[in-house]
Amino acid sequence: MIKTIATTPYDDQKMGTAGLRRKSKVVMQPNYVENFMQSIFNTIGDLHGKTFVVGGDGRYYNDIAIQKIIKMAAANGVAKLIVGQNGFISTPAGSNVILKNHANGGFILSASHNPGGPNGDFGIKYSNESGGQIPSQISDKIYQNTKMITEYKICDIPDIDLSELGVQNICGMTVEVIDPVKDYVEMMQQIFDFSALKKLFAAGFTMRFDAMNAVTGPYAVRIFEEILGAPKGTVVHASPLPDFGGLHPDPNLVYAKELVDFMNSDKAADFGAANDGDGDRNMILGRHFFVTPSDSLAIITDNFQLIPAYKNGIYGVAKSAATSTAVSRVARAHDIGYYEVPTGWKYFVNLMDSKRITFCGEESFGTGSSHIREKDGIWAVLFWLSIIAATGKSVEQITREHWAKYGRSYYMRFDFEGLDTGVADKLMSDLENKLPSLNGKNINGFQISSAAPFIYNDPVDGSSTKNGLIISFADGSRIVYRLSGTGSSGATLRVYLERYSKTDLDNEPLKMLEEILKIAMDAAEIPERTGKHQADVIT
Ligand code: VG1
Ligand code: CO
Repeated sequence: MIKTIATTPYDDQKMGTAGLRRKSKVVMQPNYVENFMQSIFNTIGDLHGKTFVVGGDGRYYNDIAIQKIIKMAAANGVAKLIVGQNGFISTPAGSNVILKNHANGGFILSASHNPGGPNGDFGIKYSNESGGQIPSQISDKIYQNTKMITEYKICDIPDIDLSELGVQNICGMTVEVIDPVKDYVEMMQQIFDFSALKKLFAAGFTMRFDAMNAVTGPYAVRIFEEILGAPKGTVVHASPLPDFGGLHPDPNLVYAKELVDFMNSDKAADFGAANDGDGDRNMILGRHFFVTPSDSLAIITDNFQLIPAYKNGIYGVAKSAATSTAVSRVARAHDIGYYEVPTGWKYFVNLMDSKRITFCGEESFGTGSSHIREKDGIWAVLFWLSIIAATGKSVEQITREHWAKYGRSYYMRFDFEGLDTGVADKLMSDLENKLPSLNGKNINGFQISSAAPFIYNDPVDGSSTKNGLIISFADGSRIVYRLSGTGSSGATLRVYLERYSKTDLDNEPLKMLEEILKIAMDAAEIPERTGKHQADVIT
């Protein structure tokens, strides 16, 4: 039943910030998934005795791609696959299943927060035995393989039924279909005090969780409604749909508009949250109040003692360079380790494995801890609920008190989308060349203290990564420029702005950042080069 099929390479199978991500129509081309998967299998080498985890966020083509992966894994000699029921598993749950079962790795079929459907995006994230996504040294090898591939192996059998839990044998390989929610819920129960959270809801605390018609619906219903006792209907858009019901499953102020409008209305709940397509991102809202992900990381870190799993101490904290420096002040206050890494969760993995950090986060609505090796949307929500349960304070109060203690980092991200790749690359390289001349300059009263590319030297594996350009000012303000590595067409320029104030705590972020935005636009000649005078998406 094992067949070897001839194929020809695709030239675009290079992984980005988080796996391979392309338009669904690109991924649906003949042998596209097969070539990519065979290149991974070739790069791993001997697969005998190895176990992998497979599942996805339920988006369009999840069901077809997963069948191909199962049949190919069997033909390539994999010993066992652990598969989420109906092909579903969230990114954080997948990381947990890898770690819990000491599996050799896993594949999450998702383009994360990108829209799904035949006209949307599809993707594959590949993790190794660390439970986290592979480092670029390995993805580079896989990419080299995709350019030379001539054949792939597949087991020629009918599609496998993934609807029933249990064990089956496929071409000599064991396939175990698991409940993707169960292990995850058990892990959350070990981290947080569920009885305290039950009491919170029993006392009438109200919440709305928007699963955005994506993978976290079943997780959120089980945890918040069935276990913690929040009323039915607390979780909205709770059924995963192949096209996310037309939603763009990115939990931010722009794309989670329905939730944001609700939380800004008279009917607002005490607490609002949303997760992204594959369940690793989160947005935290209070009544008429938004918590920036950078502040969320700082507040979570400052409150570690309130959570059973962390109360005896944490190793340290890390953030991506583009994320605001708010958490650095918390790290200093608690005298714990502090690290800045390139954008992408894979850069946190070595720091967690070597016990340098416990918490980490990114400005792009990602927060997590060393309980797994991915960011974790529901974990962040449970953390916030735990702070509320322990302190009796509202989201707004908690955040304002944090600012009063540490000062406030005003922070926003400006995305310029759909740029010509050549134009975007040239903008970045010209700006990089210009940085030395900006050093020490004073622009409209803003004194530049340094202007340089961000270079990360991994303290564990010694690798060095360059990601983005940073202009820092004497007053603590910063501009960070990077090109996105998760898009499926053209280029997206991200401009991250930050300004710190110890005393001015109640201002409009856009107003506080206005002058720095102008400096950022001018320095990189964004209007002249892109024709855009304004960002397409501001978060
Ligand atoms: C974006 C975010 C980054 C995040 C990545 C994956 O990458 O900026 O912080 O880690 O998406 O998120 P980029 O290269 O487009 O800026 V997700 O939720 O895949 O899993
Ligand atoms: Co995601």
